[in-house]
Amino acid sequence: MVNLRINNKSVSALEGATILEAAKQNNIHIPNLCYLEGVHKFGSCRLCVVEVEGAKSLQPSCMVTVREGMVVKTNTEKVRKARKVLYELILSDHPKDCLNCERNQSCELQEMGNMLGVSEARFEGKRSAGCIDKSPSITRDMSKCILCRRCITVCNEIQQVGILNAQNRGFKTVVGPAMDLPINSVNCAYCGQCTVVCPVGALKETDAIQDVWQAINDPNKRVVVQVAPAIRAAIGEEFGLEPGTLVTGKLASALRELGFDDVFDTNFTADLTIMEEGTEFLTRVKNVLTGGQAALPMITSCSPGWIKYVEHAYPEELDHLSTCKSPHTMLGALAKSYYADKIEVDPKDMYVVSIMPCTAKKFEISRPEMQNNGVPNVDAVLTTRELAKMIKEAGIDFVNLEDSKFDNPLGLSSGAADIFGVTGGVMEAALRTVYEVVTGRELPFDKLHVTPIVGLEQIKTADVIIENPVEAYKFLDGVTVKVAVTSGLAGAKILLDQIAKGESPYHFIEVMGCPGGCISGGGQPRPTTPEIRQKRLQAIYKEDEGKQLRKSHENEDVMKLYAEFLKEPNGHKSHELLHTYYTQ
Ligand code: HC1
Repeated sequence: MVNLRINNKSVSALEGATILEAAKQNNIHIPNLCYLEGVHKFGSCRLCVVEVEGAKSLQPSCMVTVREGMVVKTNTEKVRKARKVLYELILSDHPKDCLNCERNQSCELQEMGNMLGVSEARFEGKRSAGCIDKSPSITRDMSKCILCRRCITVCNEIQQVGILNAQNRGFKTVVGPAMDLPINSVNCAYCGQCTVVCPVGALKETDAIQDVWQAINDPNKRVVVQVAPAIRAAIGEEFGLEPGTLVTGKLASALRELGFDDVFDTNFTADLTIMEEGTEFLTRVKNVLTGGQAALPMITSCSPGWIKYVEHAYPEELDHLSTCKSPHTMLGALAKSYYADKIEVDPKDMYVVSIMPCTAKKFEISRPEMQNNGVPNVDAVLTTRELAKMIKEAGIDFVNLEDSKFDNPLGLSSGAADIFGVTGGVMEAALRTVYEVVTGRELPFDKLHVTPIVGLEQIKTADVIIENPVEAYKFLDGVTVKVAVTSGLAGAKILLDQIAKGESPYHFIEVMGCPGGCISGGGQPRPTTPEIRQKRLQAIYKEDEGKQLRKSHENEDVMKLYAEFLKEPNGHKSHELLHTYYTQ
């Protein structure tokens, strides 16, 4: 520990901490706009300046490491004046259209102005040009960018995709892809992590709210909605609830109040995905062990940012991807076939909306692979943030809503489906089913949690030994199934490099495009700090453990779907509706 004085108080801080971090560790707040917890510091906004005894000028507290005996003042007249001027300079090149900005009242710049007591814009000068760049997933309004560079940090250091950078110099500096190219023309994965960290309205999801209202208001449309696993552990934050508050029942009620005709759960098709993906995995392993051909490791395919990344960066490895579509597109395909038949509605008159924590899902639904007979499986994707806006717009008192359940036949789910929302969850769900199918016994882990792959580390691995399998899987006797899990594209790169070199020891890999998995998706409530991520993770496991039904193959409505319609996992009908291939 390092001992220092901040604001005349003796405090200690972790070795290597910056002044800003040391202050935070001791509950002293220093204003800042560009700082991102846990990553490389950039020091671009300078709003975190402090006085350090012995230094000739004010110091950016996010860039200076604490030293033994250091004396720091964070709140002197000199500091406050400097911060105000720095803030006013940022404001001089920022539109003041707060009332119609989508970040009104959730804008960090606005909040900072209040905190610093700035009540007028003293400096008005030339404004930088700014452009609007709209892709299926992300909209950039560069007139609002304050050049804090958080998005650059997240894109380059956390995700290591590296499409955002500062272009040009001085007053002409703009953040974006090289040569001012639009993001739909570069290798953006659409993960949307940049939209989560943007402090202002410069980066956001591409809005689908009006399209969804229009569908709800159209008397000729049957409007079906479904909710991703991670939404129930996060949307409460938009209504002032503590991070990690589970609101599954309120969510179902709110969607009904908004006017959706059928309120289904993506978790249902998460269970179905396990049946399809587990079967696919066992088929691939059998092929390889009996002298045939199949690409191993098999890699999960439900995260569209990850799919887009692998298409751009490792196209020669696409055959490692499971052929399963993502659970929400599976649900869309079933709503417009199995369910549409049941209720005698023409699939063309059905409108499927997915509530997702993910911005890349907006792009995913436009892919030709996600259509059947020329009809898209899903018509619109709303992020968690967009759904919260609709609920507020409709005047629904979310916090005090009564709980209700999802509709059948696409609404029942197991705890295995819940954990799809966190890193490691899809793999654990798959292992719960695959191990039991192969051995006839329950997965031998406490509370069914495959502990080595639970948690927020970048790469996690586990070995599962198969002993005494049932007759049909004798070929697996004595085999150690090696699995790996990663979340965030930087971890995916490490595992993909191993595969490309022929050095991957794994049979099965789970990849989620966002760090921590869907709980920290690009469309989730802001902010997503490490602490909030941890709380959402705990909520998801709580939801799982609170259910009687913990394994996908025990979902009776999934079994009914096979009996009535699909017939068997990986069968003809499943391949037609639920699987696809990604090609170079
Ligand atoms: Fe996910 Fe998925 S878990 S991808 O992380 O497979 O977005 O929550 O909906 O489709 O089920 C996201 C979450 C989500 C799909 C499922």
